[in-house]
Parts: sequence; structure tokens; C-alpha cells
Amino acid sequence: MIDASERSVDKAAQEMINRAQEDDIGLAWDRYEAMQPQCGFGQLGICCRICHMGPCRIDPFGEGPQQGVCGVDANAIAARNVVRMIAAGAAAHSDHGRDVATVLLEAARNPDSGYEIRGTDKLMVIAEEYGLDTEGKSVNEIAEAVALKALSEFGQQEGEVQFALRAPEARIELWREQGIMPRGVDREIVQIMHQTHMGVDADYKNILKQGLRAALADGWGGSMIATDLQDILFGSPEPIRSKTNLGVLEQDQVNIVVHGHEPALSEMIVEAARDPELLKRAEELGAAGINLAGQCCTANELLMREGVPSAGSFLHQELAIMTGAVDAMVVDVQCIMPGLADLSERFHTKLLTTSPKAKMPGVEHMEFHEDRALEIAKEIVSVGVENFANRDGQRVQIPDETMDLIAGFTAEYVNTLLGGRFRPSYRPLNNAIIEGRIRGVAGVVGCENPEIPQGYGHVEMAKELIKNDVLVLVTGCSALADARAGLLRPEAALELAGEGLSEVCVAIGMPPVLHVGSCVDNSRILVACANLVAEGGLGEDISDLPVAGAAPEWMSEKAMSIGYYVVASGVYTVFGTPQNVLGAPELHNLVTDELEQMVGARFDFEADPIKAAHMIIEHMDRKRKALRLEPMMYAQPVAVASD
Ligand code: SF4
Ligand code: MSK
Repeated sequence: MIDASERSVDKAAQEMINRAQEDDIGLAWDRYEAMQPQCGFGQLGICCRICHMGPCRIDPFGEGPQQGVCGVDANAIAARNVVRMIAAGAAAHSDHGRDVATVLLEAARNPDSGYEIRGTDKLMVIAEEYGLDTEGKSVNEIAEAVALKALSEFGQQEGEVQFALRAPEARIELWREQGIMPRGVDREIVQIMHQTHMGVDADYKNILKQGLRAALADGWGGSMIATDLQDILFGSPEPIRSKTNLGVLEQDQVNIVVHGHEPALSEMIVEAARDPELLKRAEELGAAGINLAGQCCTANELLMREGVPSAGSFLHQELAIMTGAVDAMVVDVQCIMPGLADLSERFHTKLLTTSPKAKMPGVEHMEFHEDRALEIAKEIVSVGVENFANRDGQRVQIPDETMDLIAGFTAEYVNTLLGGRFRPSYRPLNNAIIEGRIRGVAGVVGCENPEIPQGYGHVEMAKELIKNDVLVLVTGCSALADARAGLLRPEAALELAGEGLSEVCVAIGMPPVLHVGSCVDNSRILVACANLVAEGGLGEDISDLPVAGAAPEWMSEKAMSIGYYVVASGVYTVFGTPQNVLGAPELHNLVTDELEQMVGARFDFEADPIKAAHMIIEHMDRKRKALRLEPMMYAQPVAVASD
């Protein structure tokens, strides 16, 4: 038997991993082990299969080939691979944004769609930002105009992505000077595909530059559109209490797990699960109710707007099915393991795909359409309800693990949170940083990866940072890992935070680790950084701020796009495992050093989360010194990197 604690730090996950071993069921960790040793050329980033003269690979020891058949070198090969990852990640986030805009358009035009526009305040703010005439117009007319304007940003051929103008003036100027100001969202992604086609760009610096521009089109474009239009449709989140972990599944209720990323369907499923007829049918079948739980970023979306509990993060998806208590798992797009198809066959779980972009062989497909959203959501919930009758009580094993949390802090809410309802402002947060109560702000985000014990990187890094008075903002699976560890409770401030941070948190009852949302909501962190600069006293640009980013357990192409737009926005960022650039020394030097001269920030790679936390702390101290801020107010825990 493998020691399950080597695979996850979470007790519930360990219980299910052990169950899988007893039942001889292979999970992601087993498939990862079966894959060892992984291809060294791929890991170093120096294999290329862009054209049919290849595949080609560069000998990292300098003895074999140093060029592909076409004559390209290791740096350009690795850079092309990196920016193609950025292109895919930016495309995923941005296509999500496009879908949200389409739903907003449907909601505005079709009163029978089942959607209502809940975030009218935000609608007016965005309409003004887009320069739209709102005088005498109805909510639906304004929403229609906003949706059309947002949709036009994707295919735009000229001009600049609108929300990029939210960045500080100095940053906008720098982007323009460097030639990386994003134009249209789709345009930047398409240009990567052209630029990296065989026989086009062979200059690794020029290739990476386009990667930065496409990443910015994601962060300040596609992702930001997704976030803001979701707020318009479903309402801006405000802090809300809920629970997380596999223990949120209910023994005596129909359990429906919604998994993926886009709230367009899952918000409707929340509505459908309250339908009296479906509740009655569940009761007839012996269930005490219909219990919804979220998975991955769908979990974050529903958690922060509806308080729907989360069953877990990326590596929990198979474990949820292993409980034998999930009657339906409904998936849309992104981070859905194809391995779910075989696993659900071994239990009674009905796996349902819903997006025309994401099907699985042999898995039932119930396609979602915005114009019949509620009707389709009810049909989907009904499948879960009927399947409750097939549940084998003998095979149900739900770990008795849940954790309380508070979710739903937005860039806008920081105004009210710290400034109060009567004088909403970032001033108290800026002051807390200037006076040395809070050292700085770190965004710790991203995925999980079986390469690292699940949650170890996220939780240990967040604990070390808050101990040293760093306010931590979390999104995606990082947020869910910290939530399971209890870091999203206000009590965590007293238990684990340094004295200065704890004082601020206790005064207003907030956790030291703030849940900011899903992967597309990393855009909220960009806006928060712009607001910190705009409030004054912390420099003229984001790169002046004592802030940092981290992705301790990253795996997806979206994480690459996020990392690059965060760095291109001026935020020093530490990735847990190295990007695939180690076989390309000059490219490696560019991303971990020279980028600093270009955009005022760079990457570091560090697998040890405690060491990485101290790299962030040292970076913040350098920025504090450059800004001539007050020394930290209280004696600090010793800031020493572990061995
Ligand atoms: Fe090989 Fe060049 Fe073709 Fe890549 S583009 S597969 S390096 S010949
Ligand atoms: S779900 S992108 S594993 S954070 Fe957004 Fe989690 Fe990473 Fe998917």
C-alpha cells in the first residue's frame, strides 16, 4: 500500500485514495506514476513537432543535434512551446468570457431564457467604462449594448483592449513602449499561432514578447470580461459563509456535483435543484432532498455567489465519485479528467457532459443552450434524482471531513471591507501596508498536480506568508486547498497570522487568506493592484507595489497564461515547478531575469513552498525599502528559508 499522505495533505482525500487502493482502482496519482520516467526532452522544452519534417529534439548535453531539421535552435523551440501554452490558456479563459457575453446578450434579448440581470450597479459601471449612452434606456437595453461591446473586443482588429486601460498610466505607457499593449483578444492568440508556425519567428525574445501580449489580452481582456459580465448576470459576490470537502456530500440526499468552469449552466442548476416537482420526486424515491456541491472553479463560482458548498478541487474530482454517493456529475469545460468516464462506470454515478466543446466517448451528452437554460437544467437535475434509486448504500463511504470558510472577496468589496460602508476606500489597506502592519499582498493561485502532494504547496506557502504579515489572496484550486486547511476562517488570523496582519483581520473579522474566486477571477487581483496604486502612497506603477504572485502546484496552460499576464503587469511571480525552459538557457535567463528590465517583474521557480514564501517576503521587503515605507510594526517571525 502506498502512503496516501504522500499524495494529499487532506484527510478526506487520503481516505478515498486508500479506498481506491483497496478496490484496485487507478487514480490520477497512479497514472502519473505509470508515466515515469517522463520524457526529458519534453520536460526541458526542447522537443518540437510543429511541422512534419520533425519531430525534432535538441541534445541538452551539447553532443547531439543543436538545431531542428529547419535549423531552429533550442531557445526558439522552447519559446514557441511556451507561447503556444499561453495561447491555449488565453483561448480557454477568453472563450469562457465570450460565452458569458453571449449569455448576457441572451438574457437581455430573451425574457424566456430564465436568466435575470442581477448586477445592475455593475452593469451601469461597465456601460460607462465602455462609453455607452444609458440615458433613458432600460436595464435590458443597456445589458444588450454591453454584451455587444464586449463581444466586439474579441475580434477587434484595431485599438486596444478596453479594460487594459484600468491599469496605472505608467503601466499602460510601458506596454505601449514595449509593443505589448493588447489589441483584440482573438487577434493576439491567432498571432501566436502564426508567429510560431514553422519558418516564421526564430527569435526567442520576439516570440516571448507576443506571448506577453496575448497573456495581457487574457488577464485584462478575456478573463476580465468573464469576471465582470458574470457579476452583471449573477451579481457581484460578497463575503458568504459555506463549507468544503467531501463531507459536504449527503448520505440521505440526491447528490449532484457540478464541475468545470462556467457558471452559466451551474447557476441554472442551483435554480433547478429548488424546483418543487423535482424535490417531490426526490422525496418519492426516498431522498431527503437535493444536495448540490461544486468541483474545481465551478465550485468557486457557486461558493461565492450562492454559498453552495464545494466538494473539492482538481484532484478531488475522482475522489468524489469514489464516495459512491454522487448521483450525477455534471461537467462543462476545462480541468475535467477524461478518466472520470471509466471511473463513473465502476460506480452508479451518471456522468453528463453539457458543452458542445467537451464530450467524452460513451458518456451521455445533454447539451446546454442559453435560450432554454432553465428547462435543460431541470432535465439534468432530473437525471440525478432518478439515479438516486440506483445508489448502492453498501458502497457509500463519505469521509467525515468538512471545513467552514468565508468566500467572495472582490476588488470592489475591499473598499467596503476596510473603508466601511460610509467611506468606502482602499486608504485603510494602503495605510496598513505603509505603516507596516501588512507587509504586502500575495496572490497564491493555480492548480494541483500529482507531482506534488495535493495541497502541500498551497497551504504551507499561505501559512508561511500570513505568519510574516503578508495578506494572501487566493483563487481556483489554491483557494479550495486553503479552505480545506481552515485558512479561510476569520479565526485563522489569531491562530496563524503575524501580529500586524492579525490586528487588521481581527478588527474587521476577515480571514488572513481571502477567497477571490475562480481562475478567471485572477483578473480581480489585477484590478486590486491598480486600485492600490491609484489610492496613492505606494508608487506609480504595479511594479512598485510590495506584491507578488505564486502558483505552487500549477499544471494547466491557463496557469501559464495567468503567470505571464501577472508578470507582464509588473508582479514578481514564483512557480512551484519550473516551466519547460530548462533546456533553453537564454530563454530561461529571459524569463527569470531579463524580463525585470522589460516589464519590471520576472519569474522564479522554487518547489519548496517555505523557501518560495521567503523569496516573496524578501521581494516585498525590497519593494518596501524602495518606497521608503515604515519598518514592519511588530517583531517578525524569523524569516529564514528552510534547507
Ligand atoms: Fe523540426 Fe523545425 Fe519542424 Fe520543429 S519546425 S518539427 S524543429 S523541422
Ligand atoms: S480549476 S485551471 S485545476 S486552478 Fe480553474 Fe483548478 Fe487549475 Fe483547473
